[in-house]
Amino acid sequence: MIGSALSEVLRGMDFEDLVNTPRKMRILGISVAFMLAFPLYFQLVPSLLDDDMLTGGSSGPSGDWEVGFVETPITMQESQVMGDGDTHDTFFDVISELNIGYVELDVDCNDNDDPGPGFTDSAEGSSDVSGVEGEFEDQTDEGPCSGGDSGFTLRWDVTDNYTGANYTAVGMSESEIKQVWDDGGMGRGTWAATITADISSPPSPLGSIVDSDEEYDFTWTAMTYELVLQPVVEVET
Ligand SMILES: [Ca+2]
Ligand SMILES: [Ca+2]
Repeated sequence: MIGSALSEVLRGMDFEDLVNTPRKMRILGISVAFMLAFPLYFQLVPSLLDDDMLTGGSSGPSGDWEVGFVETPITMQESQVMGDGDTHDTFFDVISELNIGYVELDVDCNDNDDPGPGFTDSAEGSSDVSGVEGEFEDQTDEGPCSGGDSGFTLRWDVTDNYTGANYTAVGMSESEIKQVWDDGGMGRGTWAATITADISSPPSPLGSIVDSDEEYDFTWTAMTYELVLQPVVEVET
């Protein structure tokens, strides 16, 4: 291509006329240099863009990054008063355009119906993840209604190993980091669990029931996040 362009220019010209003064020789030399340089430039630059920037492939510029997570929870809360052996089905529909870090169900209860120590009510639950996109395993757990962060919590990572904690990524490209923090579109759908109440009541001399029920709080959370990447700038000291 370069050769044919050059011969195109030279065709019909008297080569002697082109180079018969030092100035003309210099101009010709510069012209030829540009004719060679521009095609090389335009061949080279797109390939650099392709590799490093346009496709964002794994060969992108590597370096150190401060990786942070801006979290936005999607939550659903409900409460249910249950007697001994009663069950409650709870459902959580999750739709999100953002990546989901994890989904959890927190079951809380605080049994203060008994006059003395002991006879604490409790909760047990088992999940049903059959309505959720992705490979999640069902979980079961149980816990006492002793107040505070009692009861139990079921939790699933939707993005593998998600904690939401900031860290420094060393020697990675932006696209490699984004591949790590990606939920793959999983975790959408209907999360479900069945909770069973276990009510414990002290014996009453009068035959009446001292503690017959408990109020259980169910809190579902899907923690969505957006990545914040900042290149680490080395400061020479
Ligand atoms: Ca009790
Ligand atoms: Ca109770």
